[in-house]
Amino acid sequence: NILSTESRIIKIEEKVIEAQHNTPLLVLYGSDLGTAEGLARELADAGRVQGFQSKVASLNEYTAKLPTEGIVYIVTASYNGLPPTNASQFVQWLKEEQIDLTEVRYCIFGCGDRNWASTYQKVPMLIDELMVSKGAQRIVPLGEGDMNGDFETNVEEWQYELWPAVMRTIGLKINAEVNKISPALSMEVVDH
Ligand code: FMN
Repeated sequence: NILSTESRIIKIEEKVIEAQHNTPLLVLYGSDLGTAEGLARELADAGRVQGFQSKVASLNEYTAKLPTEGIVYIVTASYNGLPPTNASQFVQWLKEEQIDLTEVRYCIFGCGDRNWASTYQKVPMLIDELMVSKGAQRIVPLGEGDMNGDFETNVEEWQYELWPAVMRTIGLKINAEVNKISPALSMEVVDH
């Protein structure tokens, strides 16, 4: 009985090690009032639960510096069709002709509002289009949050698609067990 308990503990440890793969996840935001930045931080936290080494920064901080290792998430707002202040340099850079992003793997979520009907999601759509035109690999289609609709549901539904696709891209399965962290792990050692 002691032996079987030990082997079960070893199994659990293996699972934790496998879950902690430490793939870099860089979450970049374009945000004036904090919505996109807040979501960026939530996604980084969710990434840590999935075993990533997450980091959060503004888009401008990574102008001409997009990493070719790991995964990049982008979360950005639009202001009258223009980028938030901390994303404007990045967008300007992305429009340059000679950029090669073939090694970059990314996903993008736009924080928008349908009240701005003619420029709804303009900046995330532009970034997405430019990234693809420079050869970057888009993992899931652009996610769209509408502040005039059910923003939280938009975010949640995008994540259902996001995580399994991202984990597949790096060759791992989504860890539903680790998703629930300690309660699920401690439940495993209970004898039946
Ligand atoms: N959303 C859009 O989709 N397109 C726009 O052109 C647009 N323009 C906006 C202009 C103003 C002055 C304001 C206040 C909001 C606008 N929005 C637009 C909505 C914001 O992008 C949305 O509320 C976003 O969540 C704000 O993100 P932030 O808090 O990270 O800055």
